[in-house]
Amino acid sequence: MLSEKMDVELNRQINAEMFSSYLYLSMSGWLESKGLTGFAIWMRAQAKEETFHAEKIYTYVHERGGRVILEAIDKPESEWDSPLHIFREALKHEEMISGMINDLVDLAIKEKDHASNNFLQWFIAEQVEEEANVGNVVDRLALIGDDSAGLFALDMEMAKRTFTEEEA
Ligand code: OFO
Repeated sequence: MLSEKMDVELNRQINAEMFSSYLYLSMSGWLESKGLTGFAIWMRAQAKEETFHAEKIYTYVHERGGRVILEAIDKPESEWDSPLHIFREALKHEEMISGMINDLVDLAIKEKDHASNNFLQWFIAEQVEEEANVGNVVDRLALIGDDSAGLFALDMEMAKRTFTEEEA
């Protein structure tokens, strides 16, 4: 059985993951409106992945006899200056999420909740991957600068991203 504190904090994380999904969908919409279809596809896949993260925690809370209470999702930003600005913001956001996951692990250790600690290790590994993936796009966009041919080539590559739960 989850402690009350762990239940509350996992509910908070569900909300954070749903906000991440909303934020990335908003970013996808901005990219789509600029004709950057490949970047928009990539960000939309990212939004789906975040919903999957929220559902993973939702399932776990119930498995452990907890209670999911959904709260309102904050309104995400809708305007950015450039694709580079978007991906820098996405990286900052992922770093913040990593901090939240680390805090959850700290709580699990403090409470000697080995099951939650074990469950959360999946997210620890996932955050390493997510920060690396977004960071890589930031680096490439910074290198591309104002070169529209380079941006177009990267846009084509980004379009190849898909998301399935099996690959997550
Ligand atoms: Fe982008 O990460 Fe969820 O957890």
